[in-house]
Amino acid sequence: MLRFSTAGESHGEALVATVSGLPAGVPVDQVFLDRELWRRQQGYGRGGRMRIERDTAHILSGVRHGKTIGSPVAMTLANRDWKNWEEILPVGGGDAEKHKAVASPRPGHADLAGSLKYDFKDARYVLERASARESAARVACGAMAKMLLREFGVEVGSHVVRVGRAELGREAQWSEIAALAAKEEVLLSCIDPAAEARMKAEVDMALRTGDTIGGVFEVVVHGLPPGIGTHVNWDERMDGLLAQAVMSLQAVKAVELGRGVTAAESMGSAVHDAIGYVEQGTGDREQGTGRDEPAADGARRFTRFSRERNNAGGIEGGISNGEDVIVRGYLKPISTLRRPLGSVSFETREPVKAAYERSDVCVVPAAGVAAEAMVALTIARLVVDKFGGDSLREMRRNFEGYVEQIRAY
Ligand code: EPS
Repeated sequence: MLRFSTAGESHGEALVATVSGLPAGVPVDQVFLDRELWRRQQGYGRGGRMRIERDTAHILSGVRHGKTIGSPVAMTLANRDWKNWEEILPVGGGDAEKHKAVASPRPGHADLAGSLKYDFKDARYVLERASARESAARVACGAMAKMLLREFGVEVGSHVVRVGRAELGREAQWSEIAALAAKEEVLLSCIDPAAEARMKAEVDMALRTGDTIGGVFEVVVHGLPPGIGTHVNWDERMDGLLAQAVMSLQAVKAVELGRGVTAAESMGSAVHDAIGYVEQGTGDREQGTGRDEPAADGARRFTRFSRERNNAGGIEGGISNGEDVIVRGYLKPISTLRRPLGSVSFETREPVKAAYERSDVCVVPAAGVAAEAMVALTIARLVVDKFGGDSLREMRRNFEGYVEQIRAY
């Protein structure tokens, strides 16, 4: 089973990430890994912290001579900001005078619920781990999952479809999403420049007014064969696993698969994706599965069954149907406000303004990159469940046998 975990506090020495269950022989590309971390740091509306950090994953184990060796992959990501926090947040007792307590909890943050739960009078210990800094470690793990998936021609990307009231308002092609990931300058990761300008205006308004703003990102999985995940057990359904994975990201408050939200207000005939079939010899269905071959659109790479649209978001009955898997995450506005809401002092119980610390104003593009990681890890786990082997070669054999079977279906 493919598993991962993270440790580390936002202003501690480093984040730690481990991934186990990867087969041996997966090529590991450090440049790609660090590029993924860079992508998560970008976006218009991020705070001062991103000018301090320059995230890179230091691989300690599980990779030798550029390939996985089947043992757990352990990585550390240094926090550059640690040098400013060593005395504020020491591992040892330290000097009490230097501590910077967070004395009034921020509405919307984990501060109060976490302090009650863990019996702290200082929300610092809660926010350090609740912080979305942790998602950098997830992105490192997700990059490992992406490196496995691309061996099977499966790619994962994301783009932003809404910031505040500004929305993209049209469907994105896979090629447009893939092109975004190659950009050297990231504004709001929107495929449409006019919509992106409207999104930027929303962020500017939040910046001007000391407020924050949320939005919606969309993650797309391209090139996944039909038959990944299953309907037979509730905890193995791909839809449920993806929802949990994306919902677990900081500030995500709703997850949508395909057109799940508008489906609830539509008639069945407008929602479900009619099935067609292309006869032998027509179309581009005979394409291979090697990593160097471009994936054809949707399921056509694997089967002659076709769809004219993809409202289902590539999943029916908890199983991939071969179309692009589409997952949207709805992000609430960041809870640290420059013009804080009312709160209560832990010490005196008097009404005070909530604590303010340097923070971000908009993180929708960054959250999209973190969600790519969560989606890649979830899909990779299901791919390993289905085709798993100890080596990439063994896994590839299982994969190709299955692809042959569904092509001949
Ligand atoms: C965060 C507060 C800010 C963000 C941080 C999440 O950090 P700081 O308190 O150091 O300014 O920048 O996000 C990251 C550090 C990151 O890497 O994404 C919070 O309170 O959640």
